[in-house]
Amino acid sequence: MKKRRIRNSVLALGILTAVSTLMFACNPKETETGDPGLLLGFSQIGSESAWRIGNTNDIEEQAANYGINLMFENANQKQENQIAAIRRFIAYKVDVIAFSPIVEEGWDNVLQEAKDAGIPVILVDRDISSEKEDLTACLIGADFYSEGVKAGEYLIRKADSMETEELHIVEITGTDNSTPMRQRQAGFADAIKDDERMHILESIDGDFLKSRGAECMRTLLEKYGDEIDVVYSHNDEMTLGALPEIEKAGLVPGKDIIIISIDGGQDAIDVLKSGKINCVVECTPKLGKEVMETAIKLKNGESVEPMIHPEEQVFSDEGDLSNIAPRGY
Ligand code: GZL
Repeated sequence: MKKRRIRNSVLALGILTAVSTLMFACNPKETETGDPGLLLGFSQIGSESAWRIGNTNDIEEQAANYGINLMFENANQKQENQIAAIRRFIAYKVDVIAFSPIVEEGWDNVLQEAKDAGIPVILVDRDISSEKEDLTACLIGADFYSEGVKAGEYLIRKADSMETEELHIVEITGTDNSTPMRQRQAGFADAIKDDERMHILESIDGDFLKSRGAECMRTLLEKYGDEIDVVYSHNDEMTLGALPEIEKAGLVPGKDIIIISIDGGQDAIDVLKSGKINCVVECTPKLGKEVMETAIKLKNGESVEPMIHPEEQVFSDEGDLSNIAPRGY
């Protein structure tokens, strides 16, 4: 019997009763085979980027592969929606909760409620910042600091190949106070800090959004014009928003301005191959397999690794780009 994916939009608790009744009625736990499945509540940040959509698709596909009953909620970029979703998962007595926290702060109360309810919590993709210990079981997601370092190390190699005296850098950052924003910024800054050629002119918050990436690039071009030698963008979406603004200013991205991006979605890889992006640091959204295997271990009371980082690579104009496999996001 095909496992039904239970997609649950954001509902008031009062409506939950009706929905819960409905879900219990079709809850795959009571399937014809009688196999008690695992019920996983997942709160996703939103749909802000190709990366996020790819992550959602992978979570749903892997839940189906593992026969896990998925209660999925899209928070539409709002922390309060994630907190409400987690409270609904607690009320529904799911076996495991997983979520990708949009920002690092503000989770103590709801995660304490999950802990008090005896429901283990998996952090997916992003981390939280808390004084409290043991509010979550583990983090499954990229090493964002390393991604920033890889971006910085690429730029140093690029400067060497150009034999340039100095490079003026503008940085378009992801969502303020999010783990990827904080760590990609820190890793990049640390990688270039001893290289006197490197000068960061300004960092500006693009919120991981394509539209904001375009706005940020317009602002930076109006302020610095052709003084800009490098754009370091925390995700492909913002990069793809910025490129047309560079061209409108009469500059050639990838040649007049070095473009460094993170995520590695198909659109950015295609632009990398065209020469308008110089470097794409991979950040895989395909975390679903690890999430499902970890959820099963937690339900069975087994111990889990506190941190699971996927392997990630760098695609750039230094190498052969012809054999990059289809990205799938
Ligand atoms: C990174 C993820 C970031 C992506 C963006 O793991 O949290 O959020 O880099 C996405 O594309 O919006």
